[in-house]
Amino acid sequence: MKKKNKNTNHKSQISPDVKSGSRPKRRENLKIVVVIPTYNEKDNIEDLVGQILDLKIKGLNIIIVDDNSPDGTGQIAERLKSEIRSKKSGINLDVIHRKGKQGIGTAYAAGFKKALKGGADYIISMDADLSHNPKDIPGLLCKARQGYDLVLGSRYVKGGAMLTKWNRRILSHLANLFVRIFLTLPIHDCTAGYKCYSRKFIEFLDFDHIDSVGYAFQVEMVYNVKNNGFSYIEIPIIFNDRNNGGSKLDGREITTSTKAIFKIAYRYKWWCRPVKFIITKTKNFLF
Ligand SMILES: Nc1nc2c(ncn2[C@@H]2O[C@H](COP(=O)(O)OP(=O)(O)OP(=O)(O)O)[C@@H](O)[C@H]2O)c(=O)[nH]1
Ligand SMILES: [Mg+2]
Repeated sequence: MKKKNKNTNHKSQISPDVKSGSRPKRRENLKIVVVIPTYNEKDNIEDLVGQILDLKIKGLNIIIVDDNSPDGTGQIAERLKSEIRSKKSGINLDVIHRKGKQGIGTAYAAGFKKALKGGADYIISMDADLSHNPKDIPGLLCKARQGYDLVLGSRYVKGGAMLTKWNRRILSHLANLFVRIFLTLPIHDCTAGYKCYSRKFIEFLDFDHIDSVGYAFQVEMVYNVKNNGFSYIEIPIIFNDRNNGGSKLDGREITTSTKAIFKIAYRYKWWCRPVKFIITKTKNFLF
């Protein structure tokens, strides 16, 4: 993390606006951008986009980041883009086409950068497989408008749930436990993907210094929010199993993400200092 935090409330969990009870200035024409990474989501993407549009949220736009999905998701996204444009509803759907599968983390980074360039005030991240219910978007936005830099759709706070197969639930619980202990994060759902970020936080990030290519990206974002004194809140969501298509979370992704978590700890955690010291001394001695 190169840039200095512009947030005056460095160590606080709640931004000054939220803490004092005063609301941030209300602006008309706020721009909300929903970023959706896709890889082989042909049976989900149209339904998801339709459900988002049905919410009729003013100022809402969508960016799909597709990694040249072999099942043609990218082409479906292009068709949806033209259909939405022809309706002249004021809603924009943009598609970023990347050459091949490059990981969910870099897909989000690409989408977030584009959203910033386009003037987004709030950026929402969500999966394409309908595990995240679009009906939760107004709830996320409501808290974001109260001044929270991260509103996290959480499966593990009161009222939240994960309605998936038992093995997926165990994996998620283990991953969360590992991250919470290892990175000492007091957040219940560190691996959640359904989030709303403030422009202030996304602008603060230096994407060149985000290490996680894959699923650990979610953890790295939460870590950056907490570690840099940005405000956050968890709100309950119900996470459903995907109905169509297959998961991309395989053994390789789990190994890569675990390594990325170790890398975050190595970079930021005080108890890694002795390890760093030994490695540096050994390197100096050998080379
Ligand atoms: N662009 C892009 N999108 C990806 C990539 N990997 C996963 N995704 C998308 O990221 C979202 C989450 O992936 P999922 O496979 O649903 O992973 P998950 O939700 O953790 O796992 P399940 O609960 O098993 O579905 C989906 O919209 C995927 O299509 C990738 O490498 N590139
Ligand atoms: Mg999923």
